[in-house]
Amino acid sequence: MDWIDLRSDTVTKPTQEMREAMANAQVGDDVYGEDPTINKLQELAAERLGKEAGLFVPSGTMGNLASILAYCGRGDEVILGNKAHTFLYEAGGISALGGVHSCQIPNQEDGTLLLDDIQAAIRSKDAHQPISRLVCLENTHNRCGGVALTPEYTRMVGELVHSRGLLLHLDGARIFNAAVAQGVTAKELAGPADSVTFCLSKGLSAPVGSVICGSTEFISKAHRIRKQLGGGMRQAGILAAAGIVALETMVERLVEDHKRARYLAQGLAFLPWLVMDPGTPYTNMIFMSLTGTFPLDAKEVAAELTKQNLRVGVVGKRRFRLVTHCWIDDEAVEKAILAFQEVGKKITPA
Ligand code: TLP
Repeated sequence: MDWIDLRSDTVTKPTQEMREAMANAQVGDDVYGEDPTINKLQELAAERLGKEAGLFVPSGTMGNLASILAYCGRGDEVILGNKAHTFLYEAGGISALGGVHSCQIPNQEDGTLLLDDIQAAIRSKDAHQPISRLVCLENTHNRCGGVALTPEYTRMVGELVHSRGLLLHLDGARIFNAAVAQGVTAKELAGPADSVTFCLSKGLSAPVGSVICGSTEFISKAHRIRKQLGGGMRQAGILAAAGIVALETMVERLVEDHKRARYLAQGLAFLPWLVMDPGTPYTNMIFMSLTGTFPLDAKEVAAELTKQNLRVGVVGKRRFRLVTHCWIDDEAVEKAILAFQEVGKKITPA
């Protein structure tokens, strides 16, 4: 069955070019640092992000975890947003595995953390308190609607954080979406951060993997932690080969996903039983809710949509997230709008 899958951009499958590169990849033992394809990907990623070195990891979750553990010891504190992916959706790994304490401050609707809130969250040198080590930002910000943080804002946070002797990590799972949406480079967005994790297996469509980028010293610490976490992957050049194709061919086209997200949102906005979030979509994500009077909840609507081969993300009792990606073409957008219309007609016949 040909699904139209809007649940996430994580559902993307490798392109034909990626499959060919994977089949032909030169490989070696990466735990010995001998996989030429992984080495090439890491260098390319570091160059694109403007950092000294890169480290290939199996997932964005491991990228954020290894980065935070490279900066923070047990009882140290990381300051992050209360809607940060690392806080909400990474299974509490930083505390479960690293004993890292988290201090959550409110994410504003535009994905930012207020500078005053960051300032206030930094602990004084007092034996009662954990030691503040790190601030984390997320760009694009998933739970804030896929909104992109600007280079100026990131620079201001970087300056504040560094002036207080802390470090800045960026969860840039979708940093290339943030870059193309603003017409800036990923390097500009990552510049103020000491480290960044970005994902190859979301909008860039590679099957597996993320890359952490930062200083050579930081990457060598993260490398050791990756080993501790069981993320040393041996002949994983087969995966990195797809990652290289992702970086070389899939970045510029992300604007198409953003354009299609806008068409999709415009089409759905006509349905009186759906309320679009203000500003949605900023990049490739649409967030919207059911009106209070619509008789079905989000799960029930999603079940109706699956009968028409459409999968959507349910992110609350009456709330949806729809994500566009390279496997969603214009025809899929039209079919998705029609499928929603059909549900409306079935439930509230004219
Ligand atoms: N996000 C997934 C789900 O976990 C929610 C999605 O479908 O969007 N940072 C951000 C900002 C992310 O959105 C994600 C994945 C990750 C990190 C983790 O990446 P993976 O899934 O590779 O561990």
